[in-house]
Amino acid sequence: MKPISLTQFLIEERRAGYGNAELGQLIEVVARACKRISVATGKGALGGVLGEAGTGNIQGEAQKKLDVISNEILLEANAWGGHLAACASEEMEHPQPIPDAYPKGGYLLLFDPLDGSSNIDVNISVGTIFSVLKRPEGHADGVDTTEFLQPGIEQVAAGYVVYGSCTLLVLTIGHGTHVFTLDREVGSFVLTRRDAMIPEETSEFAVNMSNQRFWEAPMQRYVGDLLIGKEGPRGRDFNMRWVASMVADVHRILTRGGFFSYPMDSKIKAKGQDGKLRLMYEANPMAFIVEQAGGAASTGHQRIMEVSPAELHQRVPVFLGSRTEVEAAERYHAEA
Ligand code: P6P
Repeated sequence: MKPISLTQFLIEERRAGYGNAELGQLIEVVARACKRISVATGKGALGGVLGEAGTGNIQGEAQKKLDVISNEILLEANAWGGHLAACASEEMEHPQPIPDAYPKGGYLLLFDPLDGSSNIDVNISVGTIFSVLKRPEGHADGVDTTEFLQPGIEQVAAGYVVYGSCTLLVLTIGHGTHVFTLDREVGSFVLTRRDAMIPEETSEFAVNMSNQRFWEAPMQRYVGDLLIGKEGPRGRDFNMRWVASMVADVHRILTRGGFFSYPMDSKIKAKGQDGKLRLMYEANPMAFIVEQAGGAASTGHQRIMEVSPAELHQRVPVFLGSRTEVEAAERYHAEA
């Protein structure tokens, strides 16, 4: 079968009534920037890009050199095209408006430029996560942070690029979830899986078990029953995976099913936070991708994409993946 490029896919989606030229341009610019990030991460020690940058971000985390490099690549790539008004990033306290030298477009782009960056120095897959919102009508000239504070159901596109043994772009524009593989010889993303679907059932869960003693009671009970296995209420044994790189864990789930959780715990509560993962540029885009692939994404109490954001960098508990397992986890929380 003739390979279908990302460009052709987006044009054919437009012909079918999904997306538009400006959104398509935005997605292609982000994909092209991620090709550059893939090259930078692929150089490792040879590129002098490993280790700490010597700076910190709004999250109070020490930045890796590649966090800063990836953020700059995405900002520079999106500055001149006229397709968006501003970018918001995990690495920046405030959104960065498009420079006045260039026209502003109708979209807002949010991203975690390099998620899982603690894994870079040990050569475990990391990734870029992005989310696209429409700029609200009636906005002022200058871009205001409140324009970004829209629930996940308002996303018009979301995706991630996982920099693993191969570089994959996973994308939804609200009409299924699709996987593109980077053809390094040609330099383009090629459609390799249309309409990915997450199996409804799974026997594989992903959670950082070292936090178990800090979890709330419903999570303790839910995971406790998974660990009892077939002798317990679940009636079957479960397997566990934890890469500590959300993009890698979610991609495994998109590919073969599974359940992922980063729940609330007493350590997180002690910091005055509402979760570990960020709503706007981690949980929401992953939730859109997973739901479009037939999965579910919940805070344990409500659909992630229905959370009304109050702050740009707010955090939420995350339960996502195979639908029946997310529903099982929600039942344990509902019974609490
Ligand atoms: P922990 C990476 O820092 C990240 O934001 C996600 O990619 C990942 O799922 C999680 O944090 C890992 O957290 O506490 O296991 O290191």
